[in-house]
Amino acid sequence: MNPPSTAPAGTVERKTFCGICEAACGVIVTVQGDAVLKIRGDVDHPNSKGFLCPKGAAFGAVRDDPDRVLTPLQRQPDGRFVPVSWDTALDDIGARLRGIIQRHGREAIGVHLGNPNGWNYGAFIWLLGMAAALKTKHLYTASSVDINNYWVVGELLYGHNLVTPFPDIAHTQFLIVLGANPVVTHGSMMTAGRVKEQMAAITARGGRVVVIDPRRSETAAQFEWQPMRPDGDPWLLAGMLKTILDEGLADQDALRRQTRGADALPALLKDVNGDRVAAETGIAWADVQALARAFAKSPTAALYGRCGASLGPFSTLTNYLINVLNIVTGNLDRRGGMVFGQPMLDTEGFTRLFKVNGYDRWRTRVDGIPEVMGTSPLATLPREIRTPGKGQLRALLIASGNIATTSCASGEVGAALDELDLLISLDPYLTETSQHAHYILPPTLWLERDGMPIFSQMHAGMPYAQWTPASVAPRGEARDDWWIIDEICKRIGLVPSASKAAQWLGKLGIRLTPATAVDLFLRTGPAGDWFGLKAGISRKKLFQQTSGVALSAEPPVGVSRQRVHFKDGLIPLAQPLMATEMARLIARPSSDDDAESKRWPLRLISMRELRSQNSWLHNVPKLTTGDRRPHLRIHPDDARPLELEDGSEVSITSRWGEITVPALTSDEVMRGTVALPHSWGHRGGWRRAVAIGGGRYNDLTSNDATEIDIPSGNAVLNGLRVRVTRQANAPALAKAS
Ligand SMILES: Nc1nc2c(c(=O)[nH]1)N[C@H]1C(S)=C(S)[C@@H](COP(=O)(O)OP(=O)(O)OC[C@H]3O[C@@H](n4cnc5c(=O)[nH]c(N)nc54)[C@H](O)[C@@H]3O)O[C@H]1N2
Ligand SMILES: Nc1nc2c(c(=O)[nH]1)N[C@H]1C(S)=C(S)[C@@H](COP(=O)(O)OP(=O)(O)OC[C@H]3O[C@@H](n4cnc5c(=O)[nH]c(N)nc54)[C@H](O)[C@@H]3O)O[C@H]1N2
Ligand code: SF4
Ligand SMILES: [Mo]
Repeated sequence: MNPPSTAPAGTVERKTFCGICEAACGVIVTVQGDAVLKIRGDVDHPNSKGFLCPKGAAFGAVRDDPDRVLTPLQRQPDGRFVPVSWDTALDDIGARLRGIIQRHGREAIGVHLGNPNGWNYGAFIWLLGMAAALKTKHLYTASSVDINNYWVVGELLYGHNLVTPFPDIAHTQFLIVLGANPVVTHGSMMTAGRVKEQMAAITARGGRVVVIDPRRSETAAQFEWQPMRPDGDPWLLAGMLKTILDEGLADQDALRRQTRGADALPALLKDVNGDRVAAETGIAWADVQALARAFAKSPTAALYGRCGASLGPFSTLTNYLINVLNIVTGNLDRRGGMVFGQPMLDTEGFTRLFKVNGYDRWRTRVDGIPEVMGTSPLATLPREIRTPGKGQLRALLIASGNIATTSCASGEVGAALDELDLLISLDPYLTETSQHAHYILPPTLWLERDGMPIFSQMHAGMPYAQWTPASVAPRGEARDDWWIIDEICKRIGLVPSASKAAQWLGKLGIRLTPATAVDLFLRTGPAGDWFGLKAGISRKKLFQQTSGVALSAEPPVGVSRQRVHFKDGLIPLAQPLMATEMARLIARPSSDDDAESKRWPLRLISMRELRSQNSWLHNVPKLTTGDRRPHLRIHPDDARPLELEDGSEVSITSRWGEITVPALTSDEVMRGTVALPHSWGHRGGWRRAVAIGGGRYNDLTSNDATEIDIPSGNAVLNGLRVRVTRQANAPALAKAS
């Protein structure tokens, strides 16, 4: 129960969930008129149980940000933006898009979905629908700088991209965290409420949590830290798997029940040996073996990997090996192991119905990269804009994406955007990305629209359903993203949907809203009320239980045959593509003895911070006190020869770029590794964020087709080879506050 409300007279309290990150914490919003007075955690929320982090609590300041874009903005020839009416903006966008379609066809129009769409179901579905109706291959998503490798492995092993098992941390005895920092990030591809407490409970009940990370992250500091060199992941996992197979520790019964092709695994690992594993990981072979044995022998165990494991050069192979290790040890689909989700909406059925899911059904025009769920990777975007020919990208609609900062090769992305015939950005800010747009269109924020956790529901440790009305009215002329997309589509004669029925209805002048479409799907799905025939849920019912409702006490187990989408219900462990990747890994020069490592002696990895969300929330005063410039963490032994002190300005140089940032010496990073918060270095009209300044991480990263994860097209943002030098005239420390 929530404590009694102390809300002042004349105020109301409304419940919803925080739409900033995957934790999707339940919140109570105190509202007076159209003002948000306070946001606090909702104890009655089934998953988050009252938890709230500083970002969620401070979100009222984003809504009221004086720099927030509140009317449509049109860019003038001199680069200034002027307010225009919705009709002016939408009509002109419609006319220009129609012209582009006439000249170049619908495939010349592209759509990009940035990260915040994960909590914006209307935008999410309407954007995918728009791309499907355009029949364009220019559908880009933040997943290609994040988790495309997960989607590929889902398709290969389970027959559907969206099948991505997650750790049952509420019950496990042994959790290995490979390249994730949930104490700061609150979990990704796992929605585990109060994650820090749930992890502490593992050790409290006599279990183990081992964090494998080049940096003693906030998570590693609280549990067992096993330092590992960046990009050591596939080597570590291959070494562990080899140990388990060689020593007869595999769970043969689980392999028989759940899989086929397990006999191909020894051949996959034939060239993996202890010396190479130790060299690539920096972990003694005996320790790798000991970890493998402990993992295999634990009564329950879960191996969970995230950005540290998914932003390296072999991320699909890494993610495949993570899954195989969980499967081979009998931990898949087991209480306390890796479990399948129980979403409120049948997201797998939904995507299947519209043929969204899939892999390598076509390749990208310029680079020949396999599609993943019908999307092209951001790595190829600048070349798709710049390379002439049929299918060249001429117009792009970006919804909640700040790709001139968050994409690989960010500088090149920004420059390429200027070459488009039309760029439309749906964003509450004039960012370094939206400043390139012809139009910036102002969206409502999560407090101002109805909400359903479209993404988080898939990996909820406590399966639950929630759908809440808007907590407050929109500011200014902000409109729901889906409405903006719909209005643009109307003007080019499109119904933003992959559904034939919706297209047919559209011809009769009937257009569904995302709320109606999703409610229909919800009500006729596994948790639905079948219009009164069953005791299930509907949008209307959920609107009355705004804290959300638990769908069951824990995620299901013993369901792998039903959850695997192949006809025989078995997981095909033998994957020729992964054998190719393994051969490529083995053939790579060892990290120590290639000439490049002399030129680039350090490896750069990304950091996330508690008071930041990727490239945004950097304009909120409360979240940006102190010196918030991104500081490079460097080990004292690496700093000494450079004569660095805390605050010294350093240049970080990679093969692709150079940035300047202040340095901080710290033994939290391993020798040879340096760490930098990503997605700072702002431009545009968010004044505080711009004033903070700082170097932009992704100006150092590459989008070359050879510098990405080959099977998934996922960008490589961690483990970057760099050189660090001291700046001659280092300016004094500037305070951002
Ligand atoms: N506060 C906050 N929360 C967030 C975000 C945020 O920006 N701020 N972003 C959200 C988003 S979009 C996501 S995807 C999630 C990400 O959630 P996480 O994956 O938990 O976040 P990261 O901080 O990127 O964690 C990656 C860890 O991997 C380590 N690492 C780097 N390179 C390697 C390597 O080669 N191998 C291994 N084993 N480890 C390595 C890093 O030191 C870091 O500790 O967080 C979400 N939540
Ligand atoms: N070097 C490096 N780069 C990285 C990463 C890394 O670890 N290291 N992580 C990568 C990962 S995991 C991700 S997910 C990406 C994220 O990168 P992006 O997909 O670019 O997402 P964000 O930076 O979270 O937010 C993008 C924009 O959304 C806007 N926005 C917020 N709410 C709304 C809304 O309701 N509607 C609309 N229309 N706009 C909104 C914000 O103002 C912001 O400008 O970055 C990637 N980039
Ligand atoms: S930002 Fe994430 S962890 Fe913080 S309150 Fe919002 S949903 Fe919860
Ligand atoms: Mo992400």
